[in-house]
Amino acid sequence: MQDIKTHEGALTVVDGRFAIVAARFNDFIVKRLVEGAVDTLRRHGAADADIELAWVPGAWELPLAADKLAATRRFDAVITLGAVIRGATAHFDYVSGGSARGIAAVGERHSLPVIFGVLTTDTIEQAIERAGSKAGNKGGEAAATAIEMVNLLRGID
Ligand code: INI
Repeated sequence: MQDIKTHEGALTVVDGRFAIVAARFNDFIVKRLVEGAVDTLRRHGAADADIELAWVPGAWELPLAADKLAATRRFDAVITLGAVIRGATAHFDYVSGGSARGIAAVGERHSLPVIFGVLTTDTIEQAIERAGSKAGNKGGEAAATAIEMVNLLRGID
């Protein structure tokens, strides 16, 4: 493998600007994801002035706000955060599927890392586990993914 040119993104923020879009639905969970994302960005070198945060009503609205932020070209990555928790209705599938498809499309449209940090769980307990307790903090993981992708893409350029 030593003869193969290999690209890998480091986890250090150098002149990186990040937008976070967070869904207010289930905000007791999503606030934890936002805290995890901001903490990770800061600990990897981002200044607060390099981070902007936008709140939308629910995960369904994440793609539109992410698209608007990406279109400004002010950011190197957009991090989307939300919590869709399966209830007794089919709404879960519509909201989680539409949100995921829309977020993926924004990244492709703008050729920008648009990170999917939306929890899709069966229960509130599973969401709590992923928002800073025993299964880590998926907001922090989403932020680390954003940093890695920014550096990877710069390396390829
Ligand atoms: N939005 C979420 O972010 N999480 C959910 O669990 C959820 N559920 O269960 O319905 C949810 N619904 C709201 C949706 O995202 C939109 O805000 C709403 O449909 C208005 O467009």
